[in-house]
Amino acid sequence: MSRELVVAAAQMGPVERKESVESVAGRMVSLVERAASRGSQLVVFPELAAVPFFPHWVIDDRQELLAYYDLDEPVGRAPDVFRRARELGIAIVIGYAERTEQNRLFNSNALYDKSGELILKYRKVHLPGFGTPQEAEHQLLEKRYFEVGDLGFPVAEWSGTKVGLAICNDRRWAETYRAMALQGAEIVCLGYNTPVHTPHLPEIDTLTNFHNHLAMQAGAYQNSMWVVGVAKAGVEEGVEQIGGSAIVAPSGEVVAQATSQADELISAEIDLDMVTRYRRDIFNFAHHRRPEHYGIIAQPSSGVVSE
Ligand code: CDV
Repeated sequence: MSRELVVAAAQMGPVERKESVESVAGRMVSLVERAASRGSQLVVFPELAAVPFFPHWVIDDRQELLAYYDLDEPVGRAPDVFRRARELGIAIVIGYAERTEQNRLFNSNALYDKSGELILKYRKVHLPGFGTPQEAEHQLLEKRYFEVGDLGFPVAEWSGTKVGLAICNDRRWAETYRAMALQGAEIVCLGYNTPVHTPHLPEIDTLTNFHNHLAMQAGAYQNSMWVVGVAKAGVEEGVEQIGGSAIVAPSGEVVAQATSQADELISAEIDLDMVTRYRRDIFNFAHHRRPEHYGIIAQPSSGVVSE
């Protein structure tokens, strides 16, 4: 029996500070409805989906900062999104800023099944940027506003498959996909907020879209898995972010791709047996991987010569 699923990526346009919570939730509900109308079993939202990407600026006031976080789960900020997903019988992945009961702060991603039950939570491991403000056209203060995730790269069974979650910068690191593939993940869902311009490295501005797809396509192919990558796109609080949300097959091919910088739903019918075939014939980890010969160093120097 073939194993097929319809999955959707709900790319979002900018979420500006002045936009009301209700308005953002309304946009997300509309994306859930579009996903359901295409027969999707899963819809994936971006990193920090329902709030502006606040690491792009300095926030000194603690209460102002905490307003962007949800206590443990994102359901409270956007209850209508979860209610509509339950009504339509569709699972969702949603990125959010998590505040725990102990006031620990994480950049998190969570998978809820069609009944609204939390299936899997992930806390971002690879936090880019800095802990202190820089001289730059925009900030990248993830290390100031979040702790490094403490859950590893967990994988959960869902709907006859195994799913893993990642967030934005994670997609650039080979270990992200491999850690989940070794646990049997067949789909990795991730959201991103990626500026077109990288401060202090203008030479890569023209490569931003290329690197986005290169990383996800390589991750998918080298680990024989489906990757659903979803952007928060467009100009948000003065920072221009890429779109290019994509659903990538275990072959490395992009099977669906967003074309706008706004709210846009893309979807694809994905064949999970493709994972099985690639892992059996090409990337058969048990038979061909040789980790005992890799000599991997857990924490090497950054490789920057001036360090
Ligand atoms: N939100 C992110 O993790 N963004 C990073 C940018 C800043 C490099 C990314 O990898 O896309």
